[in-house]
Amino acid sequence: MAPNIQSAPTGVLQEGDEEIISVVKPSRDDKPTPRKIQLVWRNIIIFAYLHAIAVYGFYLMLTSARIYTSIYAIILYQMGGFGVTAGAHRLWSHRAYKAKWPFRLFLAFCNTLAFENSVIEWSRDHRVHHKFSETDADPHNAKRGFFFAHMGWLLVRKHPDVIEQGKKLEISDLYADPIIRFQHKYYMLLMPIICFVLPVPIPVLLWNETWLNSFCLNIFRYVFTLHATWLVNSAAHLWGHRPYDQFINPSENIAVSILALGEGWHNYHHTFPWDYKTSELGKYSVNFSTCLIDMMAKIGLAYDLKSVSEDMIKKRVLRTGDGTHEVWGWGDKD
Ligand code: ST9
Ligand code: ZN
Ligand code: ZN
Repeated sequence: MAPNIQSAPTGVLQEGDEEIISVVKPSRDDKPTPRKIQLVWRNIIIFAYLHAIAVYGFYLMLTSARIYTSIYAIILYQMGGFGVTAGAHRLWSHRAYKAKWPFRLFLAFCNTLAFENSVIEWSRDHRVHHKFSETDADPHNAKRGFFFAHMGWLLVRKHPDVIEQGKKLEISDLYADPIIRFQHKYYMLLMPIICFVLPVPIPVLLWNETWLNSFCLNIFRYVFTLHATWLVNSAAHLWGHRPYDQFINPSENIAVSILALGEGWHNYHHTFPWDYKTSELGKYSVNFSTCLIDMMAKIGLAYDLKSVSEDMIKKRVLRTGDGTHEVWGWGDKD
């Protein structure tokens, strides 16, 4: 059944769509349509194995792995994270800035290291998520509870509305980029090599780590990156303040921002999705992805960075915020 809501004109939500977006949002008290779920046992079994190895990897990290292997795992988590935040999310899904091909290639590599599906698939799902947030057409509709929004949605067949609405989206801009078109076409070859095969021998060859430690810590870093990402859909759609728009679920969540490299300022992001920072400037310190894009802009590899004027933010805060904005809270309304 198609959701009874208006559509923004294209897949990419831009400045000016702000009003449409706030109109299409369902009430925070709406309940999801009850429906029978179809479990996908292949995914349930794979994720169960991955989690068992990841827990063991964490144990090995605390007990027998070399410190270099742990540092290496953290670096891979950051790199994979950037491939999702600065790459799939801010660059490709939202077109919040533009990037020259060397940076796009780096981001596509990092994105493949994170194995969260190809950028094209990820971005299509993400555009449906923004456009039909908290409805049946939202792939990880948070109205269906924490677990569904977090990882449950990857363990069941998609709601038909997700696919129906997703097919109507304009995604030709994604296919127009040869780098992510290549990643999409060869994903089932590139992903296993970059995410699982390449990372493991490096600690063994460079600092004599054991194969077991190296393998298990790599799985741990992969699963850790997944949970950091998933928390944006679950925790940051359920808990936290809503200083920009109290009528939507997405919230400002500092814990998620720390883990997700600056992506937990989700009330701001859903209110102003075209801002390359996905947050206001004051949140800069907990936003490594913004630091990366700014650095790339300094050396000319990123450009046309889109942002939101202070005046526009202020007006919105006073009109729809929940009063928790540090600068323009309820006090300013009187
Ligand atoms: C993963 C992704 O983890 C995580 C994304 C999180 C997003 C977070 C966003 C938050 C903001 C950013 C924060 C970043 C923070 C990062 C921090 C990092 C430190 N529109 O899919 P199928 C079509 S992935 C249009 O099989 P089923 C599709 O093309 C983890 N069409 O559906 C196909 O068409 P055709 C690893 C769509 O059967 C048909 O429908 N990956 C759409 O229901 C069937 O598609 C996995 O675990 C759409 N939106 O299966 C894999 N969607 O037949 C998981 C689909 O013509 N996926 N279509 O080819 C699957 O196994 C399956 O998709 C499924 C659903 C079982 C979940
Ligand atoms: Zn987004
Ligand atoms: Zn969201």
